[in-house]
Amino acid sequence: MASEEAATSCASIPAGVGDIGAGGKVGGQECRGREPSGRRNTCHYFSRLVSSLEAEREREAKMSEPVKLLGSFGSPFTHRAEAALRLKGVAYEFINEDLRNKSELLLRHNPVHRKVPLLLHGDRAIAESLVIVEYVDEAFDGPSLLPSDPLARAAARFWAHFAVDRCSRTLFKALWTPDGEARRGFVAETKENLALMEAQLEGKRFFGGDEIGYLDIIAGSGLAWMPVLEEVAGVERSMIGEEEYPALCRWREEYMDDEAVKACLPSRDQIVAYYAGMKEGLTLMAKSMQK
Ligand SMILES: N[C@@H](CCC(=O)N[C@@H](CS)C(=O)NCC(=O)O)C(=O)O
Repeated sequence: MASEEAATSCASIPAGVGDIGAGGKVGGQECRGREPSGRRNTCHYFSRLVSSLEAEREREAKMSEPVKLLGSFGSPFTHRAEAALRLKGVAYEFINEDLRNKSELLLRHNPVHRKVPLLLHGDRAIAESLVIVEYVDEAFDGPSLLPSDPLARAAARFWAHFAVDRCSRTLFKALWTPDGEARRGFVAETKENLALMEAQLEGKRFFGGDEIGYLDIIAGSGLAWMPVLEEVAGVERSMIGEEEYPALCRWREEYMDDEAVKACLPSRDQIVAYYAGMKEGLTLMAKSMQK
């Protein structure tokens, strides 16, 4: 009874414990933010504690709900989602989508983009690889993928967007545009972008520090199979040479050598098979991106 009273009767606790703002009502009693003694009352403290415990319980219950990943083997976007799940230690079922004959499940849950990857967690659907990686990081226990410091988080997101919007787009055009002046421009731009990414690795094993994190997954998905894509595209001189980008090349090897990453990385032969059949389409797509 005594503890029940303490929880409902606005008993006081020393200032500085909890973050108590304006007054409110708990257990039918009026509560004020501060008592005349200068000691803060506990109303908000307890209601906050109760809500955060409830939220944590809810999060734990959700965490154990089944996870399904709709993806396509060979897709770098799918790799991002899968690598995040594996690095966090989340058990999931992989459903390989036939992208020429998309499933009803994919179309129903990703009506906007109709693309993979798509994550199904209980009755929730999450689309877009960057969004999925962040969701997985927040919804499940396990090593954090994004740094906890706000500035470092912002930097990781900044470079992830750079990798996606600038690096990947230009690299795509450099890979699939036939030789000529236009292609030389894309190659030069790709190299500038790679130099900027190389600088981000200075003094670090991974972009995230000592461990693989958010930016490693986002950048790794494209750069990991870049040499194989160059092979399929018939590029004579690799754009990502070891002499020019020693840190990026070393990082790529270490990224691909990680057990969790390795488990969801397609083999060279699978990448070749996936892209070789699409070469013509990719060339047309690169052409349309130049307009
Ligand atoms: N921005 C999306 C891109 C996803 C994407 O392009 N997925 C491709 C597979 S690699 C896809 O589903 N293509 C099917 C289509 O375009 O119809 C992401 O980051 O998840």
